[in-house]
Amino acid sequence: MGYVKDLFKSKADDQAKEIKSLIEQFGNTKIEDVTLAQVYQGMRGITGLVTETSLLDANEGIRFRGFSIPELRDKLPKVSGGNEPLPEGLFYLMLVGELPTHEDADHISATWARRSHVPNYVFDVIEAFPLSAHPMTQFTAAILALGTESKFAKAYNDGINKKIYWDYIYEDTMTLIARLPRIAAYIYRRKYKNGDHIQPDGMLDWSGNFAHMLGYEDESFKELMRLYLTIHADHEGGNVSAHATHLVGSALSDPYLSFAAGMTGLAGPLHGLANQEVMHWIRTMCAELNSDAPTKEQIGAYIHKTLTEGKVVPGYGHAVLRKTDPRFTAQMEFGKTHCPDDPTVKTVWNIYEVAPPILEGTGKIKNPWPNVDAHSGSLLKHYGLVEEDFYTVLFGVSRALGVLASLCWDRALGFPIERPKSITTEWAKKFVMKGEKVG
Ligand code: CMX
Repeated sequence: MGYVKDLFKSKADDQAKEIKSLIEQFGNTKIEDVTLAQVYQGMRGITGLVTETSLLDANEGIRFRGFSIPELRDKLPKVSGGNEPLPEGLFYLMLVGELPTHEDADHISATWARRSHVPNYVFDVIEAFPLSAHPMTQFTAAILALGTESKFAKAYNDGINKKIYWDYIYEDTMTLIARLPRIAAYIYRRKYKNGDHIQPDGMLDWSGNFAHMLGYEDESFKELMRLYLTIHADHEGGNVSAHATHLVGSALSDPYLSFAAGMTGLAGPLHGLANQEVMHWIRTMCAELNSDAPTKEQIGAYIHKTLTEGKVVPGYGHAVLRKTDPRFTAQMEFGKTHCPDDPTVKTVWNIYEVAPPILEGTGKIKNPWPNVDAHSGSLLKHYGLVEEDFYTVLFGVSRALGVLASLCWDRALGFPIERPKSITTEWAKKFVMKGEKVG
């Protein structure tokens, strides 16, 4: 076993003991009551999952193993001469719960580089799609195709002891993450660059190599990728992509099947596809106004128009957050350093000044502040990555880090199949009227 795997296993064994004792002592402790409104309205606020890798505070934003995004930008290892954190380091942190050294991050980098070879049949599956197929559809299909290699599925078929499920889940996780940048870059170059593919450079870090395979050699774009792939990695367990991966994994579907489920959820416009929607919304606004730099008054009027038409303002609002998303702020800081005069980036900042009071004024939107997706596309566009349909694939490559680290924890802790109770409206009516449960 590699030392990271050993360390993970020993941490998970300790955690499993603690959980056992917690349940033995406090298993019957009630942590909250659930209202009928919560049951009907997307289970908002119901605590029903354990996700060890990160925790979301409505006001402060995400913390990965206790570290905020600004802390991670400061404390995680960087490439020599770089300023942005290596996602390899964040993965290590989420997996073992300790800040990595440079050597630890390099070890993960080297492991992923060694495992990054993608079998040809995966490319054949991608090639079978018409070019018009959405990149997220191609991405998900390629992940499913890669699943033919699942060590967990094979071992399960061979009949392994449940105590060692985690070992095969870990191996699949490392291989899957290692291969995602190559698959994503292949889809990008095939769809937008006439199939002119770029071979990987095994000397680069995971993000640097991804940027290289996409066709970007600019060091500041590589820095953007490191930041991007770090901040999108995890957002505790209840969001659609994390929950879907966890749920499907709980049926002992292998990590490829589980992650593909997460990605089909990420592809929804209210979740990860919002990064594409933001840029589409800005582009349409600029086209309608015939201006690359709409004024704040024009932006305000366009937001009102969007709301009147019964549409959402993409990039704003959140099911849990109630303040500006620190992932938005991190990207804003990056923009101030690298591209403060970019017209689209400036428009994003103007929207940030104008949108919150208007959204708050509706009286129904619980969080009028921007989320991660409000900013990401403008930075990508600045470097020439203008193909909006591809943006959610970038999000997906990053999200693999959190949801697959969590899947390793799920199996190491022996979490059972997930099966919450559902009710019918008839049940609800009888319960509230007579206080009686039916069926
Ligand atoms: N623009 C317009 N209306 C919005 C809105 C927005 N940005 N955000 C919320 N609302 C509306 C909801 O549609 C809902 O309307 P109805 O009562 O008519 O159904 C009402 O305000 C209350 O919603 P909420 O409780 O504030 O928000 P939810 O928890 O239901 O939804 C989210 C959260 C993110 C889906 C929603 O804010 C939204 O649709 N935002 C725009 C899409 C977006 O940016 N998604 C990305 C989120 C981050 C991510 O997952 O990547």
